[in-house]
Amino acid sequence: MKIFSGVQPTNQLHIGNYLGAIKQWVALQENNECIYCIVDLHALTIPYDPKQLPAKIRETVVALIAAGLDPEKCIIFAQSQIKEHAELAWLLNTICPLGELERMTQYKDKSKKFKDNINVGLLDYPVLMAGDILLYKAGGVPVGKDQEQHVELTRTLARKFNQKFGKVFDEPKSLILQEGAKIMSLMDPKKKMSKSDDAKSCIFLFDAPEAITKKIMAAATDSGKDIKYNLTKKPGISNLLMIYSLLTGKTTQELEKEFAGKNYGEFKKSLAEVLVNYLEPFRKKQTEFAARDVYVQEILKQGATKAQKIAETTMREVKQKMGLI
Ligand code: AQP
Repeated sequence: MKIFSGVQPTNQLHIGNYLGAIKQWVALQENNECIYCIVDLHALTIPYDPKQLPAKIRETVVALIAAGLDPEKCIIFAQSQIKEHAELAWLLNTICPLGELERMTQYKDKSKKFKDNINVGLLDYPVLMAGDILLYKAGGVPVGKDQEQHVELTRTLARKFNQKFGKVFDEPKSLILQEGAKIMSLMDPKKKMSKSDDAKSCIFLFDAPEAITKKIMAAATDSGKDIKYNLTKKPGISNLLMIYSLLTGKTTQELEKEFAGKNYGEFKKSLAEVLVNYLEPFRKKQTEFAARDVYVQEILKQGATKAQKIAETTMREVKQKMGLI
């Protein structure tokens, strides 16, 4: 199957990005044609520093490699280098009803979070994302739960395009994990963990052991003192139990038994240890690849060359169908 997914170079990757999406990317690269994109055009929709963006793009590539992507097995490139993304987004804009965009959860959340910067790009984000996916005619899109609505819109736009102009696209499916699809913030377990939030709410993949321990020990918990998985009554401890379970392969029921009679502090201490050990190889690889900037730039260059070929072919087809050639 052809796979496409993207990540914004907005900040360091956190365990939510990893457990919800990147872990799947790594597994899928073994037996599929995978195209992974640093979606820098999407990242422009929230406040950012142009001087820092190039470094952030390269840091994101390093993070993906440290997390297990192999540039020999998948295409890794930066979205802005392939102009067809913006071109297809514009064409899809002309068939996308405005109402579909106004009801998107991410748009509503980010308009609240960045009140002084509610730009058209923020509203149009899902159409650009639809363009990203359809440009490569991907069949599967491994994402976290928060992106499900956008993949659904991509399916709608593919269907509309085919009906209006003739068949070009298949409808892609979102690949969402049963567990880990929505890791919650450590400070507010009712909100998803998000890299543009306070650093205390996220465990970043390359956090130092002391930082991991400090953040986990300070993570919000719930009233009562039992280590029990109950999303409605105990969202804080349930989120921590889910992270523990995903990193160790133990079920949440097994963990409840293991920690019966223990207090939150003991459980958190154990989780911090699990995290520190799990992320140790990530930290090592990150240090190694951060020092190899020429190699990282070469990955982006080669990735863009491969992506360009596919993108051009699709755009030719799209333009022909739309009467533009
Ligand atoms: N908390 C999460 N749990 C599970 N999966 C998550 N993803 C994001 N947050 C969680 C998935 O990670 C992939 C890459 O995310 P992104 O860079 O496209 O941005 P995002 O979804 O907007 O994630 P963030 O961390 O909240 O970034 P900012 O703060 O920059 O907006 C996606 O597949 C996403 O579903």
